[in-house]
Amino acid sequence: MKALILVDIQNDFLPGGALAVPEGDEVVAVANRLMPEYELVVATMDWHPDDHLSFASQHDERDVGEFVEVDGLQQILWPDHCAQETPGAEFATGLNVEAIDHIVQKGTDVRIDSYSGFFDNARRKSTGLEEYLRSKNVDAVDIIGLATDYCVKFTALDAVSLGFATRVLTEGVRGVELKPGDCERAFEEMRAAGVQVV
Ligand code: VGL
Ligand code: ZN
Repeated sequence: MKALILVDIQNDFLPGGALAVPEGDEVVAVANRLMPEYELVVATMDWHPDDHLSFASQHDERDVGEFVEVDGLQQILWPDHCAQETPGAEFATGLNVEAIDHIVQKGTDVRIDSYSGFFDNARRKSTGLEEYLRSKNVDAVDIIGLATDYCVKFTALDAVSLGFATRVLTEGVRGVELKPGDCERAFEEMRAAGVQVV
């Protein structure tokens, strides 16, 4: 069975949000159109405690975009975003949430980020997404959402490494592009790992 995975289609990643992805709002209509075509729709949510260590605000004299080390792991610093129970963390306005079968929250541990919907960035803990998909006999996943060069990329790389036939649907993804070319490099990395970029 094939599932559709919606990655982090949340208000803070849309234009006007705390960590706005350019044209991020355009994926909402794509998601709404595609969801009825799948038997199973899973959505991930970036779901941080308000003192999450990926926030520049939690580090003295550090700016957004700088790197820090937390527990031996490099962490890029972001603006405060997707704090649990805030409007910015809610699914994007206009997203047809009724069509979502299962929600996976990630980035809930204050000390470690989780770009992938499957594991934290050190791959120490599972979010439960793999176990859920296997319980539903899913063997293939199509992925859309935000952002191409972070959470979409790492979710797709984990999906393919876990043995799921994995496709990323480019019409339904948009990227942050901190550096120009980040999205194209992300697509290349995904293709090299065996993800079908379509
Ligand atoms: C994301 C940066 C920080 C994403 C989440 O959803 O791509 N990016 N947290
Ligand atoms: Zn985040």
